[in-house]
Formats: sequence, structure tokens, C-alpha cells
Amino acid sequence: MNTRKIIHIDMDCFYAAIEMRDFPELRSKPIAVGGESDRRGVICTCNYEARKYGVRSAMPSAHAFRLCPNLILQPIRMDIYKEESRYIREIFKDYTEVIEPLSLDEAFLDVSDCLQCGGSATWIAKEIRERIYQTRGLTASAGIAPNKSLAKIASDWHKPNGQKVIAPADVKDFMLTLPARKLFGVGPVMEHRLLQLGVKICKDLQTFSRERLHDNFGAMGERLYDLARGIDERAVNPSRIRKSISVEETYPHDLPTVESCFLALPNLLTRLENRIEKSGHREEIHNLFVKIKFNNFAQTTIEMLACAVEIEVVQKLLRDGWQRQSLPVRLLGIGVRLKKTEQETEDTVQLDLPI
Ligand code: TTP
Ligand code: MG
Repeated sequence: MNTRKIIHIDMDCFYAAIEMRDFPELRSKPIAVGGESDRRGVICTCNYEARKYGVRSAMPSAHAFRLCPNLILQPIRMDIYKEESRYIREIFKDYTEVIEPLSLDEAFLDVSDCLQCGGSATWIAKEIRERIYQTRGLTASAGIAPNKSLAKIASDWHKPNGQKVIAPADVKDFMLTLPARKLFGVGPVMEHRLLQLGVKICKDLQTFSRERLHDNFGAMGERLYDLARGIDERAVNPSRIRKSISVEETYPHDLPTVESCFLALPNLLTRLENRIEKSGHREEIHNLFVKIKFNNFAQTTIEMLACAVEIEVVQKLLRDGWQRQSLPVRLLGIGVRLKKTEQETEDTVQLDLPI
């Protein structure tokens, strides 16, 4: 297979950067975008000045104000952020059709066949970032690599307003020292379980056989085997239409009762809310679901119409779903299904026309 050239672009403190551009007097001050403490009350993001105080995405606004009493909290202007995202995507389209947006501020581009900039992905990324800055007044960071997983890791490397290239010949060395927590899908829980197995960096992970990783982590373990070696064959998928947003967790110890499942809900709910906020799809929610895997590996999904994540609905679904087996629970997931947007409905209608 030919070596691919993948670029991952991620805007710097996206919502906050737009606020600073539109309200220049805020530029030198610590600012955040999010809900007031008396409403949903969570920080979506903040500028780098506020990050110095420890303010972070997904943090309750009240906590952020304790860390940084001078913090200026801007209300969320989702329509503006979405419009900005469309402008940026128009710039990407000048280079390739193969664009996979991950959220409003993030996308993969496959530029393997792109002829601009002498075919150099490094220069293409530089030019795209420059054009975003010149036309929109916003900075972006980029990662350039032979696959999606590495490109995403690389875009974070020289953030903000920087880029990093991982050339095919450098992948092997790069992987040896990379912390395992940087791999796609390794969150704090998985990181902790890996540490218990003595795994800190990918070099440690490379000593595990595929079978052993499967025994420990199931399907995710097999992915880890490849990711730890810098292998990721996933194509950049331009037609991926987001149909749902969900989070789930496999627990190191089964949750024995439905009450213990209830205790696990707040953490899942916070993570789901953050994902929804980041996706920009909040208005398209039309269904809420709960997924349960029991300790006999039976799996069930139960869902209900809803246009927001309501804790009472999630609790009811969880209780009803759990009663189907009434056994200890290995895995819990919650999520929302999304309505088709007008654009997608139009696309489908066109595709359905006889040729
Ligand atoms: P990110 O790219 O994760 O963050 P960022 O662009 O603000 O900062 P960075 O420079 O580190 O990339 O998310 C993009 C936008 O998504 C962010 O500006 C606000 C929104 N968001 C949420 O609403 N909630 C969240 O928990 C996160 C992480 C992001
Ligand atoms: Mg970003």
C-alpha cells in the first residue's frame, strides 16, 4: 500500500479565540466560554491566559471562578462557531475532497493526491493555517503523518499555532517514547489499568502479544496492539454522517446492583454532555439510549424519544434495561441519536433518484 499523507487540523481554543477576535478588548484577559453557574454551568473552553490558572474545558463554571476570580465568562454563541467552522471547511476544500470533520474545530484531510505546494503535506498544512489566519483571524495547529492516529497526536504537539510532521521513516522511533495515554481511546481509566500492568510508554506496550491485550481489554486491546506500533489503516471518511454521540465505560470490577449503576451515571453524564457540546449537534438530539453489558456478556440497549439529556429519563432507561437480566454489569453506556439535518436529508433524496 502506498504511503498516505494525512493532515489533522485543530483550531486553537476555538470558541474563546472567536470571542477574542470579535471583542479585542478581551484579548489580554483570562476568558472562558460557557454556561453561567446558575444554569448548566460548565466551561466549554477558555483562552490560554485562563489556562495558566488551571481553568479547563468541562469544568463547572463555579470552580473556574474560584481558580481565577477575574475570569470573564462569555455566553455560548453556537451559530457563530458553526458559521466559522463552515468557512474553514471551505478552505480545506481547495486542497482535497477527502475531508472528515470530527467536530466544529477539527478535521482530517487526506492530501495524498494533492498537487498544490509541490505535493508537500507540510507546506499544504502551513498554507491552510496561514489562510485561516489571514481570512478568519484565528489560529490553528496541524499534525502531518502517514495515518489518522499519528496525525491527531502530532497536531497537539506544538499547540497553539504550530505544526508537527511525523515522517514515515520516523514512526518507529517516535512510537518508542510516546506515552501510552496519548493513544486514541486511552482515557484516565485505561491509563490506570495499563500502569497496573507496568505500561507507561508505547515501548512497554509493544512487549505485549495481541492475545494478551485482547484478554485484558477485548477489541480495544487489539487496536492498542496496532496503535502502539503506529499502525492505523482507517481511511479518512468524507461521507461519515454522525448518527449518534455516546460514551461508555467498561468497569474493572462489575457493578453489582442497579444502585451501583446509578452511582456511575454522573461521570458518564458529564462526559456525554461535553461531547454533545463539542459536536455542535445539541439541537439535533431526538433519542436517548442506555447500553448495558452484563457479566454473562449479554448486551442490551434501551431507548426513548427525548430532545435533551434528562437525568430522570436516563435513570428510568437504566432501571428498565437492568431488569432484563438483573445481573452484575460489566459495561455501561449512554448516548443520544441525532436527527438528520436538512442538508443530509437533501443529499439522501438526491442519492435515491433513479440514475
Ligand atoms: P478542543 O479542540 O478540544 O479545545 P479548544 O479548541 O478550545 O482548545 P485547544 O487549543 O486545546 O484545541 O474543542 C473545540 C471546541 O469544542 C472548544 O473551543 C469548545 C468545545 N468544547 C466543549 O464545548 N466542551 C468540551 O468539553 C470540549 C473539550 C470542547
Ligand atoms: Mg481545538
